[in-house]
Amino acid sequence: SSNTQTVIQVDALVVGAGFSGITAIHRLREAGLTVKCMEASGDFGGVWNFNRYPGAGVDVEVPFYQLNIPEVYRDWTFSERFPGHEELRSYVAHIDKKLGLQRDTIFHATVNDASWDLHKGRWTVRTEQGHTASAKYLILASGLLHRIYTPDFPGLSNFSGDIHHSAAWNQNFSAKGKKIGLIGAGSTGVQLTQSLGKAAAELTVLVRRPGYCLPMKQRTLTPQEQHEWKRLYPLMLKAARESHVGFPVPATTKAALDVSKEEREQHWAYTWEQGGFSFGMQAFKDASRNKESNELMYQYWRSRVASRLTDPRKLEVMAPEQKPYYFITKRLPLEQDYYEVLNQDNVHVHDLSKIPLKSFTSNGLLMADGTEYEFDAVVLATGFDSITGSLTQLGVKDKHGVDLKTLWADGVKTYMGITISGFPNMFVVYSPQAPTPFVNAVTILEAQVELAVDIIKKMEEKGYKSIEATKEAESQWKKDLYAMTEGTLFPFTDSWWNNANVPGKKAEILAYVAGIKHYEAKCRSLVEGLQGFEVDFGREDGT
Ligand code: NA7
Repeated sequence: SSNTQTVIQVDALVVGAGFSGITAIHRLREAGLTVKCMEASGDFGGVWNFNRYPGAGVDVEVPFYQLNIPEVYRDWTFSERFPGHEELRSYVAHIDKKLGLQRDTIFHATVNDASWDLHKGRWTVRTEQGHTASAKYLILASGLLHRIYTPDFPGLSNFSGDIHHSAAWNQNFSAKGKKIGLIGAGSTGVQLTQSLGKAAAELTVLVRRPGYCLPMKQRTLTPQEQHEWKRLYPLMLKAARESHVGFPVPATTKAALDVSKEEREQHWAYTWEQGGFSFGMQAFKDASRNKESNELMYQYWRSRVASRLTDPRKLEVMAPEQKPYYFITKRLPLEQDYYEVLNQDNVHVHDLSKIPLKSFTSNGLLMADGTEYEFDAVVLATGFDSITGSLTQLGVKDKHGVDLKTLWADGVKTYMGITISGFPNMFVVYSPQAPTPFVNAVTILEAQVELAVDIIKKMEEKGYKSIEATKEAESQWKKDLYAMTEGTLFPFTDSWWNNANVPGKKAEILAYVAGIKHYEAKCRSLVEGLQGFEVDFGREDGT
């Protein structure tokens, strides 16, 4: 085929066509570079292209979950405060139409090899389908939550019913009249419980650790109100970018232990009513550092849940008196009627922390105490081989030919999250070792794309051949990252935020917990003088 003959020649090659890849295409074009994007699937949208299970939607509210590109947001309106997956795909199609992304995107192009040609000073990138591209710059935008994680459950293949992972949903599957087992209580498990609980004859939710859900306070939005707000979008999105987690909320300057019980409860009630992540984002300043403050916050949360989840046995699983992990240290799912659905007679809750799963059987699940559940279908909301999983499967080699997968086997190493020593002219966006896991995705990916493009612009202006992070800069970055979490409660909790959700993966701190504003300011100051980089100036005399 022609795939195998033509070498695609561009300034910059982008891997992945989700929000990060789309933003990279746009900003690189603006900088005057030629660009092509390779996408493994057949469409734009990344996670929204894959996550089509009933009830899938984003937990970030309008207008903050959209690209800060005026020609894109000018004539787009969302119908709800927290858009669902169908609408998000329409939004992505709208972006494509406005920016003409298709002309620079190659679908069904699964990158499985990339290597640096020292002489040419270029990357050669190959795909499973036979494409070859040559590019001066390589931008990896393969996403944090891309590779599906199915735990190695004993006897999984013995089950005679259907097994569905949330991120590979069979659109023909109907829950109506079925007995369903659902494993997982993260953001996905919560959304699936809400939808399946209403459709299934019986739903059994198997929970290892409950999510500490916050009230979403979903509502419909009119085009009129969005139109009014659009004048303020430049200010709002700028404020988001200058915030801690990507939303302009007032910082709480007080410690929970320094105020009266009344003041605490008033503050909590107020932020609870705002919905979304407000309760978490506006936590008292000692909540993620002081165990007592964290416990007070948890008990308040628990009392709110108890007022809705009235079945005491279910309550003890979903909001136990003794909290299984610290509040805020793991992603807080948003819910709409999760606790009401859990209260329903057709919805059952099984506590895996007390009675673990022994194995799948032909009819269902056998538990450690001998109980067997019979199911028509089992739904896995067990998450992803997240953060590093998508990057280490690309076959990207450093300048000595060593695969990133090998290099990261004993831990992630990056400089600013964006560059990696040994990988000249390669940039990772929406990456580990940045605020990425715990902040608004769009805000951080835009910041990272702009940082990467700024480095590229500097190089193009000066005619530099290549740039590479030094090993020293990399190890300093990791040290700084760890230092930031010192005194916080984050290191005590395992989850996908620290690569601890998949057995066998190296668990470590991967989030820059000082937040977006701090991160971007720090990176800007380093990028300014290309500090921490080795530059090949591309001159014979080596000056
Ligand atoms: P998550 O947040 O990784 O949640 C996975 C869930 O599956 C979580 O409740 C896990 O329990 C559970 N799980 C994982 N492995 C097992 C095994 N072996 N046995 C029982 N239960 C298990 O994935 P999501 O898809 O919900 O969300 C990912 C992100 O997408 C989310 O954070 C948002 O940012 C968007 P655990 O809590 O580990 O005890």
